[in-house]
Amino acid sequence: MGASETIPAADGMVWVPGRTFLMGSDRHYPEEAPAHPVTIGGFWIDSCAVTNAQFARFVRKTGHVTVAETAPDPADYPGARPDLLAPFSAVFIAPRHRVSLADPHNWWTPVAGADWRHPQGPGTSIRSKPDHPVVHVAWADAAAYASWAAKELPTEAEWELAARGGLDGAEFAWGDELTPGGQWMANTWQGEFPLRDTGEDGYRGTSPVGAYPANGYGLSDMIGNVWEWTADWYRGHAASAPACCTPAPDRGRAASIDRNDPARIPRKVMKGGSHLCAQNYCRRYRPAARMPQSVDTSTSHLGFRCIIRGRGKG
Ligand SMILES: [Ca+2]
Ligand SMILES: [Cu+2]
Repeated sequence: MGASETIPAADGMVWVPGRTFLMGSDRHYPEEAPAHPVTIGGFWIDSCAVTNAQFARFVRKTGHVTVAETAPDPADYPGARPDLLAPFSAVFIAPRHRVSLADPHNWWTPVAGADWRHPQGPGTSIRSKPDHPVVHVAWADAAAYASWAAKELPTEAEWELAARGGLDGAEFAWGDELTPGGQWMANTWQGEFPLRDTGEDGYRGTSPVGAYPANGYGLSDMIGNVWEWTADWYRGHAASAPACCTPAPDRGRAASIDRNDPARIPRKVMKGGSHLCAQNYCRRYRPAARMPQSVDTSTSHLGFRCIIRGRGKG
C-alpha cells in the first residue's frame, strides 16, 4: 500500500489529476482571451458547491456572521443616513418592463435583510432548500468556510481545469453543444433576460446541487446554478507580466481594483456562470468564462466550492 493511500478519503470530493490544459478562449468575450497553456498539479475538489445545509453546520460550529449580515461601518460612509447602513445583499429582481441591458442595476437590488438564510430577503427562507448552494456569501465568508473545513478555495486555473472535465478546448463542460440531444446540462436562463425565465431546464432560480449530469470528472454544477468564488485577484489573462517592485499578493490586489470604483474595493475572479446566464445577455455558461467580483459583494447567484491540493491519490 502506498503512503498516499493512507490519506483519509476526501468525503464528497473528487480527484482531478494535474496536467497541462488550454485555459481561456479566443472565441468568446475579450476577457477570456488569449487561450494559453497552463500546467497545474492535481487536487481534490468538492463534487458539488457548498450547500445551505453544509454552511449552516459551519455557522453552528463557529458562530460565523457573514458580511451580508454585518452593517456597513458608518466611518466608511460619513454623512450617510443610518437606515441606509442596514445590512443588505444584492438580490435579482426581474423588472416588470423591458429595460436597458447596459445597466445591471435594472435587475440587481440591494435588499436589507437579504442574507444566506433569507435569499430573497426578509420573509423568505432556505427551509425547502437545504441542498441548494449557499448564496449571499462574500469572499471572506467563502474563505472562512474553507479554512474551517481544512480546505482552500481553488485558483481560477484549478477551477477551470476541473470544469473542463478532461475535455480539451470544448465550449462547454460536457462538449460543444449547449443542449446535446435537446437535454439541458446546466441550470441557466431560458427566454428573454431579465424579463422572463421560462424555466425550460427545470428550474427558475437556484437548483439542488447535482440536479444536472456531472462532467467527466464527476463534478456537478460547475456551469450554471451559481457563480463560484476563486482565490485569484482579477486581472486580464494578457496582463501577467511580472512587475519588479511590489510583492505579488499586494500587486494582484491593487491591480484588481476597478479604476471607476470610488470605494476602491479589490476584486476576485468568479467562474461558472449562474441560473441568470442567458443567450440574449450573458453567455458565460462555459468553463472559460470569468468575471470580476468585488470581495465585499454578496448576491443571490454566487456561491463557492473548496479544494485540497496536492495530496496525491497515488
Ligand atoms: Ca434555469
Ligand atoms: Cu451570466
